[in-house]
Parts: sequence; C-alpha cells; structure tokens
Amino acid sequence: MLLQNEKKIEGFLTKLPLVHAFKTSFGKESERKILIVKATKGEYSGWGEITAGELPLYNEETISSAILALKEFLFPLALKCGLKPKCFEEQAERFKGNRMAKAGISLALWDLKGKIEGKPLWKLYGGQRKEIPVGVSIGIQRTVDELVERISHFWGEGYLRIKIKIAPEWDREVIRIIRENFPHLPLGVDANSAYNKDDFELLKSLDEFKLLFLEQPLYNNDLYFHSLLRKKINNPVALDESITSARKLEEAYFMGSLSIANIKVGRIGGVREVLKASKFGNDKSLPFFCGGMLESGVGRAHNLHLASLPPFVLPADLSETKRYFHDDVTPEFTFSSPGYISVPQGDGIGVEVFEGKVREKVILSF
Ligand code: OSB
Ligand code: MG
Repeated sequence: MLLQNEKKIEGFLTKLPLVHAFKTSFGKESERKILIVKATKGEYSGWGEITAGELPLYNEETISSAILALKEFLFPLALKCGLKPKCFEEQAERFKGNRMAKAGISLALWDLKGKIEGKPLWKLYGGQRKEIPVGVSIGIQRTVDELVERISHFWGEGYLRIKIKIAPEWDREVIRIIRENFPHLPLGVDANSAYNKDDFELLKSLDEFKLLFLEQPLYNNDLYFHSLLRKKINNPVALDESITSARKLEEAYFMGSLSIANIKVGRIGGVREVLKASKFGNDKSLPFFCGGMLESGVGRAHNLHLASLPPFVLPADLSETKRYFHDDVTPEFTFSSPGYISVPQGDGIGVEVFEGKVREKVILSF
C-alpha cells in the first residue's frame, strides 16, 4: 500500500515480439526489448520509455548502460527533485550523455505532472495539432518484390509517405525499381549512417528519383561532411543520428548540414530538449518530423503529444500499433482518419498503461 505522499520511481525491462522483423543498415530485430519507467506520487503514476537498443548500433547507448545510469545517478536525482520534471531536466544536464536514459525519466515525470494537474501533455507543451500526419518506415526486405508488396500494402492503408531503409547493395537499383512501380509516391530513404565521404557520387545519383529526403546518409555524429554533401545534391538531407541535442540542431542548421530534422525525444535527451529544438525550428521555419524507435504504446503516446508542436509539419515515423506489435501495453493506436493518428486527450499521455501487461512481459524490474 502506498502512503499518501510516498514518491517512487521504478524500471521495467520488457520484451515485445515484432509483427515483422525490422532490418536496417546496422542490424535486424525480430523482437523489441523495451525499458519502461514508472514514477508514482500518491495515487498518480507517470510512464516513460527508454529507446536504447540492446547493442550500441544506432547510437552509443544500450539497455544495460541505461539501467546502470538509472540505478546509479538518474533515479536518485529524480527522487531528490521530488519527481518534478523541470528540476530533473535542469539538474541532469551536468551528467554527460546518457540521453535516452534521461529522456525516459523526463517523459515519466511529465506524464505524472500532467496527471496531477489534470492536463494532457500537448497542452502543457503548447502543442497545436489535434491529429498527427503519419508515415511508415519499412525495413530492408529479402527481395525487391517483397518491398514492392510491403509498400503497396501500407500505401493502400493510407500512410501519407513511405520511408525505406537503404544500405550499400540495397540502394540505387532498389530505389529505381520502386520509382518505376510508384512514379509519384512520396518516398524518403534512410541510410542510418551507412555511407562515407567516398560515396558522394552514388548519393548524388539518387537525385533523379526525386526523394522527399535522404536521411542520415553519413557518419552518426557528423555535421561537416553532411554540409558538403548537401551542397552537392538536390534531394533534401534529413538528419537523425547526428542531432544529439537542441544545440546540435542549431549547429547543423548554421553549418548548412540539413534541410529537415528527424526529432526523437530519446536521442536528444528529453522533453526540455524537444521544446528548445521546437522553439528554434519555429524561429527558422525548419521542418521537423517526429522520429520513431519502434516504441511500445507508452513511447508512441508521448511522441504524438510532442509531434503536436508547430515545427512538426511533416508526416511522422509513427504508425498504427498493428504495424509493430500484436499485443502492446496500451490500447491500440489506429488511424482517426486515413494517414492521421489523433493526439490522446486524457490527462498526461492520455492513454491507460496496462500495468498487468507490463508485469506479465517483464524480464527484469528494479
Ligand atoms: O533510423 O529512424 C530510424 C527504428 C529503430 C532505429 C532507428 C530508426 C527506426 C525507424 C522506425 O525508422 C520508425 C518507427 O518507429 O516506425
Ligand atoms: Mg533514421
């Protein structure tokens, strides 16, 4: 039994099998280990999600590094701050890195604040959209025919744009065939940093396919070589991995490294960073799209609230639940109208988290 003012913060490591394996230039996953944070004050609980992978293939963090960070210094800080998000986010700045771990707590504390104050997160953030335009991100398939089939399927369902993963050996020829089959499809491609500065000619040769964007073609932490590439090509450059904070977004903008920002709350370290980035994007009319990391319903609900902020004008990497999981820890997310998912209107994240399901799927709790 919880006492009236007891404050508590906990972590749950769970495992959700994916409906379809997801393959990128850095690896293949057929299940998603998901680290969930729960913060409790009295009768209210806030939930957050940590998007680190099992191995440091997307960025430097891992599930294990995040668990250590939570146990050793981030949970103690959250408790010292009385589970108040602003205090936590300000004071967590002196700890370097560990941004996905920080973001999971930030999200849980914002959800808790929303529930205590009786307000949905989008309102606390100053969001303006009630429905979020969404796209789908399709992994590398075994054959191009399978990819064509997957694209037809999702395009038929109403997604507003398609993003495909590319990698050396799965790039120019694949994109050529997709364009032949779908001449007017709104199509972006994401390399997850698979190319280097010797590949500019190949990347330039993608101009003829009139892509919506070429996402993170080069090194995961690079801004300079992307700025050189961007001058040489016509397709807009979107950056994902390289934007590790709101300040990095400013650097990227001033260096001319990007035309579009893929913003992920985990990668940049929490809600406060997204709000800072959003203010900057708004001032500079820099278009954002909300990225995804194959989150559970907890992360998906948070992303919908964040994507309601003004600069998130492009379709998000936020798809219906059934595209990811058969059995999620929240109610299913489905289109409110084709190509749109509505921002939940309840307090905090606005959706129930099925704690029983979280506990049923738990591998480790702390
Ligand atoms: O690069 O955007 C990425 C998933 C895991 C890791 C990196 C990325 C992705 C996606 C999936 O593209 C987007 C989604 O959650 O639907
Ligand atoms: Mg990406």
